[in-house]
Amino acid sequence: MANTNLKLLGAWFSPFALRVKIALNIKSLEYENIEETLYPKSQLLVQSNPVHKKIPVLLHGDKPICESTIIIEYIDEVWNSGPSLLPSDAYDRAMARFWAAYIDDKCILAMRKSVLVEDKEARKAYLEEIEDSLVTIEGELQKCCREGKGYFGGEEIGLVDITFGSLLGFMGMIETMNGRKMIVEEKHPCLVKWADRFASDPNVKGLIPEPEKLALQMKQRKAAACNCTKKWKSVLNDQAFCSEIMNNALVFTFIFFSFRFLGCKNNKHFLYWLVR
Ligand SMILES: N[C@@H](CCC(=O)N[C@@H](CS)C(=O)NCC(=O)O)C(=O)O
Repeated sequence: MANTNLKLLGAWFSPFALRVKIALNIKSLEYENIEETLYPKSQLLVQSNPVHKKIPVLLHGDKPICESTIIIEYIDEVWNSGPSLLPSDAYDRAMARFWAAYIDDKCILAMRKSVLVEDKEARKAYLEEIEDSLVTIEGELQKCCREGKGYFGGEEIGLVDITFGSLLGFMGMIETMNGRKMIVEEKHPCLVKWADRFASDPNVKGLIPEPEKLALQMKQRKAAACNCTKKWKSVLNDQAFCSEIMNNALVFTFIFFSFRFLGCKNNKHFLYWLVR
């Protein structure tokens, strides 16, 4: 492994962090893995990704790079010897970016919604959306198979494989949660074979989290979010507390306007009286 000054802010459950780990492995790059809990977010994460405050962030020396697919492209450009993650041909590169964006925009969005929504009918609609996108992805993979390629990227794992393959754990979690297989031989023969090949690649093996472990973690996160909402609801349902706040607000407004009426010309005088 090449000795580099690389640190990855990620988390075991994050498919986006997994993308970066796979890309670093393919390039045989050594890195320090910094496990983020996200709740709360570390100071280092907030400083390194002040816009989105999300993982993954790759720190190259003291330079942070954010957004998983952008990080993959950065890795490919900086360490350009060894296996390429993006095609050398400009058109093929554009196509790879197109499919990576499709996976992020269509697939992940529907997957996220299917996990978060409580309504059964709405969830069913999102599961169907996922299945539609899987059929589209299968169609693209079949073109590669017909050309004798094992991966979207050709003979080796590339950007599209990493982008989609990072979702296999999450997909398994959705299957576990709904008791319904999503990637199936009858509809997605190429994807089934591709998924086995991808997961057993030495650069990927052991990195895809267990669906059951992800499902448990998701349950805990939902329960924590639910408890937080319940706490706020109980605060707002506490009539004594709310009426006390309302009374204080009324008293404050009354004093403020009385002062203005009695000749306190600006807010500074009022504030002075208040803190005196
Ligand atoms: N588009 C981003 C998505 C990253 C993302 O959603 N990360 C999640 C963890 S899996 C996160 O940091 N969530 C924290 C938050 O939303 O506040 C990428 O590709 O890197």
